[in-house]
Amino acid sequence: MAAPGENLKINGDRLWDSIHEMARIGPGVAGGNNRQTLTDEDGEGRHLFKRWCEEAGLTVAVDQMGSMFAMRPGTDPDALPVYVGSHLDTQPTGGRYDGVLGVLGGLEIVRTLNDLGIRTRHPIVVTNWTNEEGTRFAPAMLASGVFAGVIDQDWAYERTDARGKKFGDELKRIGWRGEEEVGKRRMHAFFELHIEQGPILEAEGKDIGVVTHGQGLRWIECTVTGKGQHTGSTPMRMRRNAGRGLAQITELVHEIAMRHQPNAVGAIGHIDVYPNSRNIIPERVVFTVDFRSHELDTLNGMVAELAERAPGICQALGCTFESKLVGEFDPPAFDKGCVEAVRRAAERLGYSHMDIISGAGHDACWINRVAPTAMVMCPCVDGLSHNEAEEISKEWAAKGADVLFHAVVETAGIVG
Ligand code: HGY
Ligand code: MN
Ligand code: MN
Repeated sequence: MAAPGENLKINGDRLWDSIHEMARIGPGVAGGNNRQTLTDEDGEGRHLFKRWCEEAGLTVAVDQMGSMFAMRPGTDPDALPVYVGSHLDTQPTGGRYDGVLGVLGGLEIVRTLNDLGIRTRHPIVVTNWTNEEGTRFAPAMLASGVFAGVIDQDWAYERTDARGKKFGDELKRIGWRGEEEVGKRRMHAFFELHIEQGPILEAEGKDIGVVTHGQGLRWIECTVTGKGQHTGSTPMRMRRNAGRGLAQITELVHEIAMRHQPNAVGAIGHIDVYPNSRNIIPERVVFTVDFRSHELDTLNGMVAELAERAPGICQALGCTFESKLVGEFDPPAFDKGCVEAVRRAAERLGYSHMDIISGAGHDACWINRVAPTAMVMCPCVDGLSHNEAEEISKEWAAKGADVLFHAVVETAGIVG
């Protein structure tokens, strides 16, 4: 006799269609998405998600960081809800699936429960966390960080984008600053479905990643200051070229990460050059070093080595070096019970699976601090993400959502 829900599967076509309908909002220039947080496009995507939730009979609440919570009631009003979700904001050259698969995968669970007339003991809440990407307003996972009590809300409101616009003002401008106090909600558990954003699952031929841990992250914003001078008439021996500081520190970051293989990564993705004129030697370069490792000692060691060596490199160039930490979280170990629910679901469904460490950061990394949390991953083509060519198969999306469905419904408890 099959266990309750044993053969339950979500509607893969409906999930796939919803993902691609959402992708029409904030299109990129090469088939992906540019739906950055708190832009008008983000606001439009939120309205679409809210409409879909209400059509599925959910009541939608919004907190003071703009995070959205769409609740399907359970039979036990005293039971804490099982939350399931991710984020709808994208990178400027983002893919269609990063974050969106997790939010719409959660909605698909509700749609399937409605189709089958299944009730659960615990309520289920589908969640869209504001500003997971941290690309427009650093740091990443901002709203889930405030929810988990590790980031101060007023500090978050003061974050500015490249044009000096403040997070709090933009949230109000798009009309998505809710009234609900952030972080008061109590969760029975939180599950997040996400594309792997790396090459492992595809290379290993596995359909499901059972995420046991995540990498920790440090974002160090560095400022190298030299002197802006004429690129033609200034003798080479007199130059104090901040651009050379960037070049040598880029190599230093790579060298540090390569010395901690296979468990570390490092790169510089954000760079602002001032005054950024073709015939002025760079006066100032501001850039963010992104170090990650699932070993805390390794992570802290990389940050320490950068702090130790970068000032001397810049001094030798006649430049100064300053730095500040603008984003951080330690390597999370996800809840063993929730991880086991994910693994059992993959086994019950007969899907190939393997344990995996998440290379990317996710809202689940913060929520893991305040509720039992686990993640489900599906492969992505060539491991490519944070690129408009990001691609997954409909089958991978459906299998990931099936496993999410079983883990969530088993945790929420089927009632008749
Ligand atoms: O940076 C990250 O790991 C995530 O994609 N925001
Ligand atoms: Mn993501
Ligand atoms: Mn991302």
